[in-house]
Amino acid sequence: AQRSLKGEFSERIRALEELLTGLRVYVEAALDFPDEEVDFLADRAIAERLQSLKSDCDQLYGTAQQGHLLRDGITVVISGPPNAGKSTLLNTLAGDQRAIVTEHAGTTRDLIRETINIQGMPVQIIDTAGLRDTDNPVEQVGVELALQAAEKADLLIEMISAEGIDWSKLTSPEARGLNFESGVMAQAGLKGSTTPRIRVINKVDLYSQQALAAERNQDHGDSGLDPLYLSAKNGTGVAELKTRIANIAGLQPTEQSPFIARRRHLQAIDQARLAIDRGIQVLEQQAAGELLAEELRSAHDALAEITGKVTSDQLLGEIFSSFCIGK
Ligand SMILES: Nc1nc2c(ncn2[C@@H]2O[C@H](COP(=O)(O)OP(=O)(O)OP(=O)(O)O)[C@@H](O)[C@H]2O)c(=O)[nH]1
Ligand SMILES: [Mg+2]
Repeated sequence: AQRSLKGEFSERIRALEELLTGLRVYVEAALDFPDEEVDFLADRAIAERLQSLKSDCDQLYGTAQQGHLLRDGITVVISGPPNAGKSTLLNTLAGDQRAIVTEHAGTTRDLIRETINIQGMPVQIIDTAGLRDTDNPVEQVGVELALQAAEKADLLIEMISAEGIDWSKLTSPEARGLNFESGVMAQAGLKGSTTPRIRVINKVDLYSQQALAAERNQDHGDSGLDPLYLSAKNGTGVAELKTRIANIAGLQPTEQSPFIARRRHLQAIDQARLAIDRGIQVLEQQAAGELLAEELRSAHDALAEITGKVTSDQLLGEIFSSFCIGK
């Protein structure tokens, strides 16, 4: 069963807030009452508490991220020239005849969406029009939609067809990469985008087993090519494609069911852990207590966005009471 925000997740956030409050009380007090002679910046206890806070925060982030993936999933866009087999792949993944497939280049014009399940994660697959320059106004609109979808994707499948490529002429990794980098995709600026991508060479069923084996053994150097050999038609490579999608998304097989976290919660935890990280830096490198206090405050504010609490007043109260008790 999946645990809700009300349960263990908010419990863990609260625990983090408590640790953070304790630390802030200590740091703020040391800054406000210098005559207490607490040389707190040299105090190893602070560094240790910071480290343990950081690792708690990292752990929570990891768990929440898994929950976010399982709840909201990712969007994968299939991009490539016409006739590469994009619609065939969508149909194979969907296990259904969702998109029209013909031997004519330029068949698909609309975006065709289908959500599939990969290791428990919902993955929206979008099939798009083949990218090419065209005079046909309907196809032009299709290409425009395809490019917009690709820009918004979490992950791109860049597909080309093995058909008509003379691999024996392409001996260097660079030359082989050109198969992907030439054409409309490069012109459209997708080449420069940082969206993660899986490069797929489709229709490998047209090759003999030997040719395919030789092809797989090619050294792709550090070209980042490492293409996936696929037959959208007969299913070869589809399992590996799903595994790669799950890996790139960052999905981790776990026994535990993760928390169901919303995107904004995930962002808040991320902000908190980055602030704590910076706090550790300013303490270690500059021994700057004021800056540390500031970072702890932003970490606290970030967590407060999840719990919805106003924390500054609370904190002041705690500082006051802990000093009264201490005297
Ligand atoms: N042999 C073989 N043929 C394939 C494979 N995948 C697709 N085809 C064929 O290639 C042709 C084009 O396939 P589509 O899936 O329509 O290609 P597309 O990329 O969607 O094309 P557009 O919509 O025009 O951009 C069809 O005749 C398919 O049957 C494959 O893995 N092997
Ligand atoms: Mg198509």
